[in-house]
Amino acid sequence: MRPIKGYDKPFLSALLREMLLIRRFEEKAGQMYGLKKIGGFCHLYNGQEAVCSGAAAGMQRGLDRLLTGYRDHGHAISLGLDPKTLMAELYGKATGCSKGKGGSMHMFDYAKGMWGGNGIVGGQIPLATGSAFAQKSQKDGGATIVFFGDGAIHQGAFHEAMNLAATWKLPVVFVCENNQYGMGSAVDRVSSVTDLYVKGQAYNIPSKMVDGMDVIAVYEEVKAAMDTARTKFEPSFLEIKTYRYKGHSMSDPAKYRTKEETEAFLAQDPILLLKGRMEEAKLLTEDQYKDLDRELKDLVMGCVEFAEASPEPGYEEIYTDIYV
Ligand SMILES: Cc1ncc(C[n+]2csc(CCOP(=O)(O)OP(=O)(O)O)c2C)c(N)n1
Ligand SMILES: [Mg+2]
Repeated sequence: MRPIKGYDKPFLSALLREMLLIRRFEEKAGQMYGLKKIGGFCHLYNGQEAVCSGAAAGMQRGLDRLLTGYRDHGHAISLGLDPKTLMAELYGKATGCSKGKGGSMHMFDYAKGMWGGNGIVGGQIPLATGSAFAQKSQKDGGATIVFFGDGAIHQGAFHEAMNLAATWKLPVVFVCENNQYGMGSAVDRVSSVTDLYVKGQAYNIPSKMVDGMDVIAVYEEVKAAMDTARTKFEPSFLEIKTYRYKGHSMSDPAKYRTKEETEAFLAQDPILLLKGRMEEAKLLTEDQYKDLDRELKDLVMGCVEFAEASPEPGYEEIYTDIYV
């Protein structure tokens, strides 16, 4: 665990609030999916909150860009997209951040640096590398960060993109969110190495393993990597070790792992860890945490009400925002 000493209360409180908001948002999304209010695919982020929250805190807003896969609700919240527009997107409503035409896997807001979720495993890795190439050519001063899973790392596109990023010195940070599983395959069943960060060394890219349950560790490592990308045009690779509490998607009961394993990770829950450390440092009381939790549950309920009251996209929207 990295010390929280040196970080002020507003910074830590904002991280705690954001992680708890993501958790409550995901719980509500799961519930509404179960009630068949939400259709299509839906991949929840419970357990991984410290990764997107710590990372987004280390980005320069207005300059940097983020791309990720289909498990993208948390990243969107961390970049400041209005959770109402995210819930509306899940509902397929016109008020959604992608006008109700993207759904769970395609949260997007160019102005906020959210360059999208992607349904194709690993597809975002070359896209992000192209984005970094554009940023370097256009001298816009920013860098791109891309998130992908331990399953995606076996796609050829990962290796091709890493090689280009190193050769062309692109301002990109590659983040593997190693949540230990692909859809249902444990990482040690499908990977010749289980410490995935070593793969960056093959491309001469500085690579590190980071504790994804410690939001401060994620913040510090991502900030350093993004600053290096922005100022020196040097790519980095971070393997952030985390854990997915829920199944891969809504149709997966996650029977391939033991109760003991899940419980061991629940014991180092990223939200409760930060809460405990803030309490120890006398920056938070149990009552304040309960108030925050109540406030966020209400906020998320407000998102559901907003989504339900919103209109469906009109038929005239069928041919808008498409390539062909
Ligand atoms: C190219 C491609 N192949 C297969 C799939 C089906 N698929 C969706 S998610 C997934 C597992 C990916 O696991 P990981 O990269 O670890 O991400 P996580 O779901 O754990 O966040 C697979 C195989 C897909 N969407 N795209
Ligand atoms: Mg995974």
